[in-house]
Amino acid sequence: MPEENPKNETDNGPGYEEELLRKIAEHPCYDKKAQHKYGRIHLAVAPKCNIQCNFCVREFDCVNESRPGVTSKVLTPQEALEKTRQILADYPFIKVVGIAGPGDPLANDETFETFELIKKEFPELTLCMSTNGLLLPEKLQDILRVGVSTLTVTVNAIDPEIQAKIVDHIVYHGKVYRGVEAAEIQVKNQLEGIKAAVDAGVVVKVNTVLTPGINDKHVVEIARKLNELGVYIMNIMPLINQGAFADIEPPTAEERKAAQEACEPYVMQMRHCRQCRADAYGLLSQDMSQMSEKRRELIKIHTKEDIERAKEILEKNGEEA
Ligand code: CLF
Ligand code: SF4
Repeated sequence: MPEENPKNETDNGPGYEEELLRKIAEHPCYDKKAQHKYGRIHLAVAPKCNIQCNFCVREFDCVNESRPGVTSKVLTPQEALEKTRQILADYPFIKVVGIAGPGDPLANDETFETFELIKKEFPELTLCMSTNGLLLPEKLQDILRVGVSTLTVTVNAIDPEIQAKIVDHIVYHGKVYRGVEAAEIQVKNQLEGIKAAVDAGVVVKVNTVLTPGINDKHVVEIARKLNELGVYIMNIMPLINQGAFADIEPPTAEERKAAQEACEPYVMQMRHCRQCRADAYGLLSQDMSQMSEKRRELIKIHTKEDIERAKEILEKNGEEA
């Protein structure tokens, strides 16, 4: 398939096909200009996780993509489809459907069932997923089959010695691995999986949780590797200390900024992440899952009025609305 799937580039993707460029331009996480115009809906259909990160308290949403200390209500694929229907009818500025937990999407078959249902009914939407990458090589064909075009992989270290300090254990093909052995498997799968996804034309973002004293001196090495792999954008997120890392001081805003600046020459940096919930929806800056009914109504009315106005103008100009 390589001739159908252009080589990835790290400079806003001039190698991408038109359809993919449109999806990037309408993706609030991948294009900072899109964040004020377009929204995303997260479907919390994936409760299980196959690893244990040291900063994760498993009753809550996956911290590699979400805000720690938050629990999302898990939906079935059918419930997720219905929720998408309702929300899109009221808020058509939502262009991206993401699955980001509350656990690891690849460790839950419901992720693929949900994407299949969504793709069938809303083929124009961008399907987005966030994973810890352990199962990426073996699940990539499923990811492509259901039509995911933007994929986030959390890479907190590419050196297994460092990764071993971040993840307590992994469960891989029914067996528990710990320490450097676990880290070697995960890092290998993440990097192989990212390479294969990029080669298959998926636009890959990498999240890195900046953890002082653990991976803060290592992030540039990660960024260099991401450049080699053709990753589109990197999102350096601050550690929020909990679980086994409760005593680690999170990075300051300046430390995070310095890390982003040091990585920027190698891979574009995302600086507008909101560490949203696994059930967030709306604009990144306005999570409507947390709004009062009244505020949601106001946005709904506003959106509908805008659409009516746009229709009127088009009709006046003699065009099809
Ligand atoms: Fe969701 Fe993530 Fe897709 Fe965006 S979020 S799966 S890429 S649609 Fe975005 Fe939220 Fe930050 Fe994630 S602001 S936590 S980066
Ligand atoms: Fe928690 Fe996410 Fe790590 Fe799984 S991958 S342990 S859900 S932070």
